[in-house]
Amino acid sequence: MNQPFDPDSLGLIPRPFELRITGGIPYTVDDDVAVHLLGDPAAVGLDEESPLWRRKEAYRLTIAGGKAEISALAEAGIRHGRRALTQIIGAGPVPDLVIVDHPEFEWRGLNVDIVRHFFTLEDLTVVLDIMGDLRLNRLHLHLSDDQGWRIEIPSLPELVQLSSGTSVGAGEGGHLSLEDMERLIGEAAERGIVVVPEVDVPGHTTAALHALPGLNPDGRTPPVYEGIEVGISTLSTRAPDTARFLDAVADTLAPLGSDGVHVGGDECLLTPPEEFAELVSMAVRRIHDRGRRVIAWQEGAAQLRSGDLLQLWDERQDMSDVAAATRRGVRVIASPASRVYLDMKYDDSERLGLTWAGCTSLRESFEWDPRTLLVELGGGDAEAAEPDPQAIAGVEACVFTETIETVDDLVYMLLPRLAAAAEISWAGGGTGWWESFARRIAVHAAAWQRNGYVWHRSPEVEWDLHPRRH
Ligand code: TNX
Repeated sequence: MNQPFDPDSLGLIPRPFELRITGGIPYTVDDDVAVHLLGDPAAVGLDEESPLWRRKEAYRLTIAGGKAEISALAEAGIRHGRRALTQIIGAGPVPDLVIVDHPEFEWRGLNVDIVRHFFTLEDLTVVLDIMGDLRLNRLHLHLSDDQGWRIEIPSLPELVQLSSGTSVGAGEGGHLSLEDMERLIGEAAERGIVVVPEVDVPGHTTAALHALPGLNPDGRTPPVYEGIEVGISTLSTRAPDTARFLDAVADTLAPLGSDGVHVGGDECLLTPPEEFAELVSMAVRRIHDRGRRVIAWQEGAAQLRSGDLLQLWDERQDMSDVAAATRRGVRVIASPASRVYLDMKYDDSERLGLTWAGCTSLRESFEWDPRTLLVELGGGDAEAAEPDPQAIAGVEACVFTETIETVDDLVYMLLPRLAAAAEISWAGGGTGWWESFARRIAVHAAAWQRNGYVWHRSPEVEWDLHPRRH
């Protein structure tokens, strides 16, 4: 007999909770799969205690006697099972096997900045396809910043009219109409992905200040900014139209953000602390009043309440507000910049990317654990013996686009590191099995090749773009 079958050669990303090879000689499986919706959590390896969202996403995939079978408790699980099957059979012949699988974290996201450079609906559909394959389920869109305004606000048409035509450098900009947003939300939903809209306040607001004189205390509008500095703008409680602007934004975003609206709150270097607290509270209140939870960058932690989410990105900042917020029942989306800011360069020789959080190789983006992040950063609850595992809602990779202009460049920065973030968010962490991940990603990349994606050939991986053979 030959070598035992190596499960990593299936190219499965993310790594399943449990995988057993039950047969001998690999054969070609067709994708004519039998599907069963069941009611018993034990069938997918879970008990009655497991949270509803996890039960919905769990699945069992069996390949036996030439036939594939997927069982799950809900459509989401069936979808995940199909994706696992597609990955497996795309990589070549398969022996009989059983996979029982479910995610560790509910929030498995990617944040795309469509302000610094604009990306169209078509571009974003490519991103959705990549996310779907990796079983990511939240697309966070950064829709406003100093360099442009990217979403139609019906009651304030000036925002798009005056501030959507710019971007970093001499780019043309662009924006998404409400119809575009609805289409995007529909495309995302087909892939099991929820769109999370962000209008960033009170900083990162030059585009809004440019379009609306009444957002400026002196009524004088600044030009739109086309550089890449941050911390250069702020809303003000003294400006006459601040409340009206926040109302209009909340009216538009709350219906779109079915799982929450992101209000930003980062890098407000020009906003005095009391102003900052007041302005973030104004934004937060308006989202809550419209029945949605709030997501904010960690700087806004003190303004959040139980049920809201804070996004931890900057490992250099003091974590006391974050720790206090988690004690109030605010949960954390882990986006540590040194690991999952996919706009950081892979290494110094790269054309694209920034380096403020360091260069991030594939391996560095993989070998970390969100469950211990808070404690490592000094933001855990010092009195608790163990970090509260419930404090982490999930993981979100981010790609800011100061240096990224085309969809090919965007995909190049995402892949392969987005696969690492996806595996961590699904399996719970990435420490201890790098060799397995590197082997699987090498096989998985054959599908990227077939799709014509341009991805980074990380030197840490022995890329193996030929499907398995008999
Ligand atoms: C930090 S992420 C920012 C962005 C920049 C990004 C570049 C965050 C909350 N703020 O404004 O685009 O770094 O990596």
